[in-house]
Amino acid sequence: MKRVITYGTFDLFHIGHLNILKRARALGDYLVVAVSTDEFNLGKHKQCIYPYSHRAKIVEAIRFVDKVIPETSWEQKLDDIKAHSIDIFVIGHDWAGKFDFLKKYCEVVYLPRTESISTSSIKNTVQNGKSISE
Ligand code: C2G
Repeated sequence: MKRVITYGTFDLFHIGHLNILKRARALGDYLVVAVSTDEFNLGKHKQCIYPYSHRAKIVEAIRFVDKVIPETSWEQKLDDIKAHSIDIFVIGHDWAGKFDFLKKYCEVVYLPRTESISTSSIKNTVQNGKSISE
């Protein structure tokens, strides 16, 4: 039973979020997703559109997500890995190298991001009255 964990804000949930969650889950048998709280996001200089409770519920409703926990600090990853008996830590390639310190405790996998979609690009698209292309 391989247990996987990943972290993120998951605001304005989009195909890039779905892709990484699906691929993270496919690396094991059980996926824990730590969703950034609103307070933690302020530390990431992110002002979310959706509040934490919405973002957490949306992620929790995804068929291949097994558990959602709050992400409240940068320092919690090691505790989470131990508490949830995690075998694989997964995150997008934009974080490449940033979490190599976890390699002593579990496998660390950086997955390529989905091209040309992001929460900020969605905000711009909506503001310009345009739509997201396939
Ligand atoms: N992502 C992706 N492709 C995109 C956009 C996002 O693969 N087009 C991935 C990111 O790499 C990340 C996850 O989706 O692994 C969530 O992205 P965000 O919600 O932007 O989260 P982030 O701000 O990267 O938070 O402690 C780690 C942080 O909480 C990560």
